[in-house]
Amino acid sequence: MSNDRYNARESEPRWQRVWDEQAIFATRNDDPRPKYYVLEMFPYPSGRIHMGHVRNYTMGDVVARYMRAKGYNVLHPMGWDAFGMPAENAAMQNKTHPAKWTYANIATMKAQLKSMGLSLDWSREIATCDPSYYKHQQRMFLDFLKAGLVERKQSKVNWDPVDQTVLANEQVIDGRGWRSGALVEQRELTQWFFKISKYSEELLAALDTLDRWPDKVRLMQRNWIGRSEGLLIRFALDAATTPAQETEVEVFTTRPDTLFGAKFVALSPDHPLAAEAAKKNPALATFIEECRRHGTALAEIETAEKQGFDTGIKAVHPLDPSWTLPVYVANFVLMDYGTGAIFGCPAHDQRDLDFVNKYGLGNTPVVCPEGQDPNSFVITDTAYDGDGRMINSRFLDGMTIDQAKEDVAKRLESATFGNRPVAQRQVNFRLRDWGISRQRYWGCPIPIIHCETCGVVPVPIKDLPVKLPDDIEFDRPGNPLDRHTKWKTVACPQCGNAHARRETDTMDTFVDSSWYFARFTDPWNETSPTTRNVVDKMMPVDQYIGGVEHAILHLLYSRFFTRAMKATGHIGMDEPFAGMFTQGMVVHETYRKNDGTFASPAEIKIESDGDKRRAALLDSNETVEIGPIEKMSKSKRNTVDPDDIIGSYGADTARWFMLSDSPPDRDVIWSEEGVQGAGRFVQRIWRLVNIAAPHLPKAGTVAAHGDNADAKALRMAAHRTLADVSAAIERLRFNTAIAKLYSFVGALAEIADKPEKLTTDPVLAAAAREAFDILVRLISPMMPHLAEQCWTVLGGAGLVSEAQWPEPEAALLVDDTITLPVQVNGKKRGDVTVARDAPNPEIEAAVLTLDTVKLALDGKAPRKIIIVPQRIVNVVV
Ligand code: ANZ
Ligand code: ZN
Repeated sequence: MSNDRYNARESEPRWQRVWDEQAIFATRNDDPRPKYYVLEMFPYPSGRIHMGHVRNYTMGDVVARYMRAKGYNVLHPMGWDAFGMPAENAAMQNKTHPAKWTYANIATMKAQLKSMGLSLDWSREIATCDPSYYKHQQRMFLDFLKAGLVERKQSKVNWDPVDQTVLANEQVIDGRGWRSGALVEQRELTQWFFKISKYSEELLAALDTLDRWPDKVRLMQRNWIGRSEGLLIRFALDAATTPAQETEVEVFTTRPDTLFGAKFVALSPDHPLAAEAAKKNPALATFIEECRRHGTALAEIETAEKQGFDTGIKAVHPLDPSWTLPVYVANFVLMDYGTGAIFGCPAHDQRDLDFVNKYGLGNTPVVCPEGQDPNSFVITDTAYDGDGRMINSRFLDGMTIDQAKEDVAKRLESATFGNRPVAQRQVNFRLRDWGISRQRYWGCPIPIIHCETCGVVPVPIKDLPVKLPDDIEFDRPGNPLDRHTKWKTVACPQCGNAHARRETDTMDTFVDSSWYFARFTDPWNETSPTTRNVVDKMMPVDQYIGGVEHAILHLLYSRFFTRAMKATGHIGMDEPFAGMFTQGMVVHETYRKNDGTFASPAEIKIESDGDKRRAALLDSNETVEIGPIEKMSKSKRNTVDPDDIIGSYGADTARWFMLSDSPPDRDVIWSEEGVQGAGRFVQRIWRLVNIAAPHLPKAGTVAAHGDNADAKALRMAAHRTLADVSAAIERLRFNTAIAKLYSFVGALAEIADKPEKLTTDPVLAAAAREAFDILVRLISPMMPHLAEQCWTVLGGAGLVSEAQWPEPEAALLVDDTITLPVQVNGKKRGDVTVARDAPNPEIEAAVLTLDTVKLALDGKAPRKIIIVPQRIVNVVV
């Protein structure tokens, strides 16, 4: 037995079957124990799982298994984020129906996840593309609509000309569609919006309560919401220069202190005053057209060259009626932020400075950095946005920025123009409402009917779900729903008009993932999205784990959606995720062939000669260059297929290595050598357990040690490891937990080296029994199959997956020995380990047994032994 190798390929599926048959991971909602909800971001069914999934789901599984052993009613579900573009692209390429493609991928990936031995409650599996899921999403859309949280409005949208769909601002990266990479265009469309901006203040403030979220994620959300306090200032327009009826322009500024440095006013190309001015100015109209053609995506505007057009209109300075400023239309002013108009202070704002430098408007610094001479302080190419004192600013001179802001605000609030105050304070948010309309087939239909008589009519709840039609064609780009006359034409539920038209837009797939976590609490409820007493009991998710790429959108949308669900009675809380963890990426070396193309890890072999490593192609032995370590990606071909790893090493080895090598929030370097090391460790544990098992007293034997030093040392090591591993898992420091286990196994190896000692020393044998029982339970969250197999060998009762987590004995955690450095004439010569409360004569006696001390004494008695209690011993010769 002890010579047998552990056969993961045979053992793993067997244990998975046992777990399945006994349904031990099925969670009961009426279980009276405290609940613990652990969730990993559910996958998009793209085809096969990748190593990033393996890492994500292994981490979640360790937490789930640990908390289950700790006595919690653990909810650990899995599902599929199943709507989205790739299914449609595949449909166009392969002439398969998106549903067929999606469900085939789900089947493949589910089998892969099962082979990982994850402790998931598969009875709760959901796919967002299933009508039994999206029906409830449609219901909530209608509830939100009734509650005033949904709005239909004309808006300028980012149009992806390749995917032929609208993109959210967040889906535009450097002016290009996040999936297609195509240059995004601007179009005016009527769209459905979720009014997330209603919650801006709340979403921001509540970030402070999320103390189990990474600081970086909270900061990213804070910036995204982008709260700024400022002033709305009304500038009067000089009548002689202004189109009829226009008398003023209002700007939003966060820097009213810089008003005396103002050089111009600028309008967004979409500002009504710009349109008015363009009526009599064809050149201006052309300029505005030009601006429109370029994107209004934020990134685009920030990088594009600043351009403006002088309208000829003059605006009156609000602090000096004799001072006028030119009014420009400028491409860097957004219509949907603030008021769509600004005043420019070039000395202290880089965009404004770039602008005036181009149009020769000059600049006047009004804030002087501390320690600079105001008379010689000039600005040329770099605006100064730091702290300082006011200069060149009349009555503000000498003030700090904050004092000047306050002074200007007070003055302009109490000044009037046309019977109204010149200025008022205002808080602005960058966060925009969430446009959810997508011109795609493979998404959740928006449950709305357009009737010529009644206008926008909600689909009656009894008619839900609005199902996607199955008979569609993907022979052309664009939205096949729009071309499906039969599906599209429907009777108006209000007036009966037979020629009403269904809304053909579907929802952004981010909607699907904004509430799946709540659905998991009762996916069997056919009449409502949630069951209130259940969802309120099982939510929030106690530990959510996923990639940092979702730090803004998905998490923010989910936080909004939960609030909207609360407002419409579907849940009783605001925050969906009490704890959040963002894991690092899986990275791998790259291999480049002579012809410049990449080779995959599966195609090469590595030979090492000392610390030199050579990579060569398996088939031709051609040397390939070992390139930088990068995120696993298809383009670099540095991916490793989880199936291959699980097939050759087993899931436990993959799980173990994935967790062992770096802190979970950092990148982990996947390497063949590393996996092999983990594989050897699996065999090592197996060998130890098999050597020791026949010599151990039966399971349940109580360990005691009395004055058996070996037994005591072993018990202390076991309980110390138990305490450390538990603490590490609780802090999600899986690599630390694993490091502790490596050294504990080292200690057990010494015992297993002398199995005969276990037979002659029953006290030591009982301690060893306890130690092995602890070991197997400690490895079980990471290597659950191996643990079950070892548990059987050790004669443990039931399944280790259902065993309780042991509690360390407090007395065994205090180390009651102490190691003191020993000096001879002030030079360190060694260490001595004694009982922590050993009296001085005992310490002296121990010191005198040290070889180094004996040597120095050369047979003589020491002159003096100085003991600094608990610190150091010095022998004076
Ligand atoms: C004058 C000024 C002087 C400004 C100065 C800045 C520095 P945040 O903090 O992001 O809210 N701004 C206002 N509305 C704008 C729009 N629609 N498009 C482009 N820029 C706009 O930014 C507020 C500042 O951004 C405002 O303060 C305004 O420029 C500009 F030394 O006003 B400031
Ligand atoms: Zn009607």
